[in-house]
Amino acid sequence: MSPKGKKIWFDGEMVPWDEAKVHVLTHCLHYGTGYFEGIRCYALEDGRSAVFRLDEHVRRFFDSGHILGIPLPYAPDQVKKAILDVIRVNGLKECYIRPLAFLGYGEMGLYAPDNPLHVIVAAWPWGAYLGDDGIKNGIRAKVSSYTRHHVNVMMTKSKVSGNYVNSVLAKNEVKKAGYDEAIMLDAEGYVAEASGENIFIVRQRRVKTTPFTSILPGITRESVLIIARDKGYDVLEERFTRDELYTADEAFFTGTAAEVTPIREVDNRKIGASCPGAVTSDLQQTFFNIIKGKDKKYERWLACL
Ligand code: PPE
Repeated sequence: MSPKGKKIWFDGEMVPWDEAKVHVLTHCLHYGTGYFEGIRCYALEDGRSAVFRLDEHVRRFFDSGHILGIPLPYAPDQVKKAILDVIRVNGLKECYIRPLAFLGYGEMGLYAPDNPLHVIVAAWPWGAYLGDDGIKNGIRAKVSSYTRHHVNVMMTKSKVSGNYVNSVLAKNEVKKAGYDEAIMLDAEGYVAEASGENIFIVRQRRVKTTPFTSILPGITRESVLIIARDKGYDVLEERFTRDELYTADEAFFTGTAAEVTPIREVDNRKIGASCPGAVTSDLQQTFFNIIKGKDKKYERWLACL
């Protein structure tokens, strides 16, 4: 279903949803020269709403432009304000927020340094990314035949629009084969991340995630690492192989859209007891408490409207 709201922030103006349009010769449409963010705003138990880790998302948005060499023409505070304004103007209590910067209409051809950079911020309600059953009972994943970007082929620390064709290929491949999500290996054959999530494994209560090589530096990943360390779990950022994933006691994905989603099966092999394990459930529950404003220890992660 296509999302539909009232207004979209477009180059500094609030534009009616149906009028937020671009020309078909927009550079980004042809070459993927854009970068974006994915952020969630949650309804707190006290009735207020809060954006989860707003500063970190805005920082990564700026980093993406910096890596691409096409920086944002705004100050971070202006982008933060645009995000909060979009939520308010659309009357949303809980939503997904999508800031996007993209090279616009001007010169054609790859070298178009003078094309305008447009920035939009849209927001819409978005439920469990991998389904309500998936977030509760776990999903079935498959290792894709498509390799994650080599670190000198694409800039994986930047959320560049063009990077995502790799994810779309992987996702479509495994969905057609009847699985819920695609796991991608790096150019050397180690587990990297999923099409739109980072990945964790647990064995003997030891929590492990892939290091900052070919992955997007996920903000949910970082949050879960902090939560796990605070809870006293042994936490490692270390490369692991596909068979180490198969033999894990537990596995889960993290992402803004996917939040904390248990993995119950990989390549038709059951992971642990094929249901969310104790560590996964503990971390997931803490994450859900935090985003509802029930855990005062992590209040600093919530930017209230
Ligand atoms: N890896 C990739 C490739 C990725 O796209 C995401 C987010 C993550 C890891 C997790 O990062 P973070 O959201 O900061 O924890 N994927 C976004 C796009 C989903 C979409 O289909 O669009 C998201 O979750 O917002």
